[in-house]
Amino acid sequence: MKRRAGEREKELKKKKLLEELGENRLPYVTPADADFHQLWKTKYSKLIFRKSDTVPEELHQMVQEGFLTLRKHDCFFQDLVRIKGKDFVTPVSRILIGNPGCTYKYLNTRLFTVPWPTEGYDIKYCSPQIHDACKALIRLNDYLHIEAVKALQRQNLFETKEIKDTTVIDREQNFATSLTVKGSVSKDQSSCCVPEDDYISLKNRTSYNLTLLNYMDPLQMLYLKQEPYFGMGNMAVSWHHDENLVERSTVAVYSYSCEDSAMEESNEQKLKGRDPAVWHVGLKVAWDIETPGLAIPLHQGDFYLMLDDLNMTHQHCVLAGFSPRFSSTHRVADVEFEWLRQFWFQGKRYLKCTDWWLKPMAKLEEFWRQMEIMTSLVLSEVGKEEQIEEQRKETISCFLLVLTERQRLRKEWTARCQSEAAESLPEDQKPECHPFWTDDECNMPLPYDLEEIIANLQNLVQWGE
Ligand code: DGR
Ligand code: NI
Repeated sequence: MKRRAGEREKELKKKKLLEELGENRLPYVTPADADFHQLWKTKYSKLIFRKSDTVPEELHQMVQEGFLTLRKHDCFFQDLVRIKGKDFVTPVSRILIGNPGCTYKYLNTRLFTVPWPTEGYDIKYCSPQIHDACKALIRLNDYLHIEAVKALQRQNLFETKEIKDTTVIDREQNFATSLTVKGSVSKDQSSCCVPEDDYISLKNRTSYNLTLLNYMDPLQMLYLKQEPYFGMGNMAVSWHHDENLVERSTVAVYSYSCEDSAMEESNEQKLKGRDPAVWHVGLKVAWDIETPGLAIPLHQGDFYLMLDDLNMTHQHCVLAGFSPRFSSTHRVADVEFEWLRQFWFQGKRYLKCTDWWLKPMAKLEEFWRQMEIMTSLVLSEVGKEEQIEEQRKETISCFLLVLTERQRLRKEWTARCQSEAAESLPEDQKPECHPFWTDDECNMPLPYDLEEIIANLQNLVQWGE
């Protein structure tokens, strides 16, 4: 697989730092530490945290019931992801829910939304409870959108342009006026003061089109990676930046750990560091070993927001507690390509909830088939010797680029479907390498393996006739 040079450099730097650390660990703080709030205010101010009691009880109930329904219907799946050219099955199980037709690609795996109920779409769900679960999540989505808008306004993070002459002293006052001005803008477009660009960008960066749901029961996991830099303990998700999001968009995460109310904080946290029984989100400043890390405990129904560029400047990880835990991570996913093989790679999991994707996938495959036919027509055309030598060579060179890339991707997908990790999955979750055909299935105009065709074309451009 092709990898950028920068990526390899980062790997080396990481390895070197870990070697230097040896048995030592970098410092990190939790709310139990005296300097926690100071550090948060200065180095992690774009992380917003809200306790569960700020969220309407009715919403908690709907959403938590939704999670349990989806688990009961076996809608969560561990993904077969590819990191640095290696295949892994994730410890966390996931399902993507969102606007009809949206997808989200993370760690080289594109997930397809189970559509939430959307006006103008007639979506069939495999059960009324699954419909209700999707509806609960769009309600949560609306709620988190509003909370994110409020948080951004409060921090004055909605401007597209820097306002240079605003001093720190003005901030609080600014906040008050910005809210009132904003309120009038929506009613009266003629108001001055707040540029319309800002208002649009504020909306764009918080209008979540999907949520990626996570589920993990630590007791079902034989092995979890240890957090390597700070010694934060078991990780459900390693350090990362979220990928393929609209730039500077907010990520909102609702967390539901199924802790029984008897299980209070493990008796007196006299020991240093985070409570291993409790789920946490970990944060660190990217490429900075001076600033201590942060571990924020997440109890049943808490949520947090990663505002603005926090996801770029910082990395985060998910630290496992003892109880099973769901999370709903709301995102503004970016524009996209590469659907067919990604879809079939995930077997038939989507049929668990809805048949929504079958029609668009059939349509897409029809187009893809036409592309295969077009490719064969171009091939027979460049095989003819009617054109001027130079022109012909140029055409073939261009075409070679396309075919080589197609062949590379086909090989990569064939390998992913046959990896050891893939073989380890249960039968009904095995990836399907599709489209795929053998030479004797002669309804296809060209072979699946393009090696020979590519070699022939290479000869033509190198040697002419
Ligand atoms: O609190 C949480 O459950 C956080 C979940 C989380 O950080 N998810 N991140 C991703 O799913 C992810 C991973 C890699 C690239 N893009 C997104
Ligand atoms: Ni993440």
